[in-house]
Amino acid sequence: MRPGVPLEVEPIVRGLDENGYAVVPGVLDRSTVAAIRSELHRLLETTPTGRNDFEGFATKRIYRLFAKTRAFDPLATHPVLLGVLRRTLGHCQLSAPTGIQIGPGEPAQILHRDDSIYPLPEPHGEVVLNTMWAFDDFTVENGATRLVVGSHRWEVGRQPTDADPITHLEMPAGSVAFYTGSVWHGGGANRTAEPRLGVILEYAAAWLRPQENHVIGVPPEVVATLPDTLQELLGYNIFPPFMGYVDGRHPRRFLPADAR
Ligand SMILES: O=C(O)CCC(=O)C(=O)O
Repeated sequence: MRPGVPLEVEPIVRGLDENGYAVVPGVLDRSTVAAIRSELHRLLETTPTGRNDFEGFATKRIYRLFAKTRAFDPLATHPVLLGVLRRTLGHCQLSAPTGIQIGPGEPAQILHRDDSIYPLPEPHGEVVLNTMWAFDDFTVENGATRLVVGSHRWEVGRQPTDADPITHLEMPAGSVAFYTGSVWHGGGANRTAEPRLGVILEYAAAWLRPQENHVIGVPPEVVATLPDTLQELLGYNIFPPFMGYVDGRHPRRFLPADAR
C-alpha cells in the first residue's frame, strides 16, 4: 500500500494535482465502518446486479443513495472533503453517489475517465472529483480500484494501453481515495470468493448536469430535513449569479416548510 496522507486538505489537493489521486487510510473508525457496512448490506439485499459490462454483471450498484440511507450525510459533507472540493471544483454538487459491491468473478471494468461524459472541448479544468470510500479491505485480488497514475495530465486524446502501469488503490476498510474526473481508472477484477464493497461519492461542478437526478430521486420532504450544505449538494443550489432558480427564487424555498 502507498504511504497514506493525513486527512488534511493540502496534501490531498497536492496528490490530486501531482498524481491524479490521493489515498487517506483509516478515516473511519471500526464501529462506523461496521454500522455503515451493515446498512449497505441491508440495501444490497434488494439491489439487482448490473445490466452491462460497465456496471458489471456480478456487481451490485446502489443508486439513489440519499433517498435510501442517512449513513452518508456526514461523509458527503465532511469539512475536509468540502475543503478539497472548494479548491478543485469550486461551486459543486453530488453527481453520482453509488454503492458498488463487486462480486466474485467480476472481470476488471474498462478504464475510463469520469469527466468524459461531458461533451466539453478539451483540455478543460477539472469539473469532476470522485471519492471512493472502502467498506471492505481493498486488495489487488478482490477488485481494488485500478488507476493510471498521472494520466490526468495526458495530452488530449491519449488512451491507456497495456504498456501503461496500473496502480491498484489498496486500502483498509474505512479509508477513502480521492481521484480527479480526468484520471483513467476503473473497478478491478474480483478473483476472490468474497465481494468487495465501496461507495463512490462523486461530485461535479454545479453548472453541469449531475449524473443522477437527485431532485427527482430524493423526496423533497426528505431533503427538507437535511442540513443546508447537503441540500445544496443534492441540487438545491444557485450557481452564481442565478443558475438554478425556480420562479426567480432559490430552489430551497420550494422545499416543504413543515418537514423539519
Ligand atoms: O468500483 C470501483 O472501484 C470503480 C468503479 C468506477 O470507476 C465506476 O463505476 O465508474
